[in-house]
Amino acid sequence: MPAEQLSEAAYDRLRRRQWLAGEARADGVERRTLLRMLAAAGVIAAPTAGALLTARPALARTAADPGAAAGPAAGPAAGPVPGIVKPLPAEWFVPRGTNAEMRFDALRDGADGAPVGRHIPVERFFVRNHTSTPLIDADGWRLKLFGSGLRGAPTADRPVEFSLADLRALPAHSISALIECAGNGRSFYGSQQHQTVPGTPWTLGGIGSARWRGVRLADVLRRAGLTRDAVDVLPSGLDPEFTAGGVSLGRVRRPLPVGKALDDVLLAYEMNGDPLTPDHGAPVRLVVPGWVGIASIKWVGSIEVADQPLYSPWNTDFYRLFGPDHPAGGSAPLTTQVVKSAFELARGAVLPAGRSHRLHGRSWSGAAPIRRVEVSVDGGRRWRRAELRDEPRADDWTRWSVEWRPAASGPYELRARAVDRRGNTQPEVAVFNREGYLFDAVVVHPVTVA
Ligand SMILES: Nc1nc2c(c(=O)[nH]1)N[C@H]1C(S)=C(S)[C@@H](COP(=O)(O)O)O[C@H]1N2
Ligand SMILES: [Mo]
Repeated sequence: MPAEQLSEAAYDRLRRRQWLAGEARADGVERRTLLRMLAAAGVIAAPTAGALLTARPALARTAADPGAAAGPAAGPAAGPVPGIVKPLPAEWFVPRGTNAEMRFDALRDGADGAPVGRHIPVERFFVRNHTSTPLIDADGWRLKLFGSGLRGAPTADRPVEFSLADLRALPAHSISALIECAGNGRSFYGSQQHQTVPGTPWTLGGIGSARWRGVRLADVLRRAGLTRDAVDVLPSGLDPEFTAGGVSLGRVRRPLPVGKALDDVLLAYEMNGDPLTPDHGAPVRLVVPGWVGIASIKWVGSIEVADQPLYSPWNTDFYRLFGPDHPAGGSAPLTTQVVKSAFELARGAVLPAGRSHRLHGRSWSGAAPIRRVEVSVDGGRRWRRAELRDEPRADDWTRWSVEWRPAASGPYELRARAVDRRGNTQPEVAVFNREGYLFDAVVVHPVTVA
């Protein structure tokens, strides 16, 4: 783990301990100031310490809550990211504030010595939490639908309800889908383009692919009495309210146009053949194929269906593009993900000299199947076609590899770039936006041959 990450995590843990012990205020540090400090350190988006002080959903305890007695939550406070339940071994993850980034180099090293396949095992899948993982009692859980876009306009206090058993009784569908954070690759705005952006400094591991099983959101909406006037649906999570700058922004929630909701969105209760685990949204989450990860609301508790556009901070202040090259007042809310490529190799890896190496990687696009991948080992002067190891498909990434025999020892810059079937490419430079979303430029991957 890079020293910078370690100290950041340690700092975060220390501040959280002090906060919980009531010492932060005694230090003269107000909660507001703490949040600003954490934000400035690039630790968050998510002030877990603050979130602990806000109201929690009735059915949920949270993994970060030391008062949340026994049960599966007992261990995680000791881990590198207190709000996450599952173990986060350093070989598989880089802790990033309240989140855990998947290490691409670990994909060469799967179970039984074989590399990890197209889908990422649940225990290796990245986690992006605004606050902390809630532990929800699946038997007491109900999905509550309400709003002006449903027949009879049920209100939030008298919603249409579905239990988990109700959902499991509906026709089941399975899909492959990538979940990718809109901020994946964000750190390269800084390291490659010298542009300062706030938020989680992901390299390329804010992504995972899985097989999801559940019911179509369309089926549930129709059964709940969807009307032809419905415009937007607003799924809302049961995790603690998200607090920024000392102000609660409420539950994590982001509206989705009814067109997408009826198209290919799943209410998933299984991931890779097993019931969802707490960190990935148990008992039920949305999976919104091709779109930025924030659309795929975890721990969904309610869905408002409205006959007029809906708004939340997640489609107004966040997850839109602001900056000189974007419309005044910001772009439309982000939807489809961009093209990216990653080597399954550590940054700064040392490769033995005097022999040939097979370089492996993956490329993906939210818009279309990958058409072509090229690799350069000489700083971007010459490019070679990589061999595609998967039949490219719209719903998943494409694995590839290329043989390389370095001519001499020394430092090298590897690059990979992909084109999708709609012609979306990876430019030399990503267009800047204030929050550092959608980094699609070619990433420089340094290695040493020795
Ligand atoms: N309720 C809720 N849903 C959420 C989030 C969250 O913090 N709370 N994070 C979102 C973001 S920003 C991403 S990228 C994905 C991450 O999903 P994962 O943790 O299963 O990888 O979940 C999304 N759904
Ligand atoms: Mo995200």
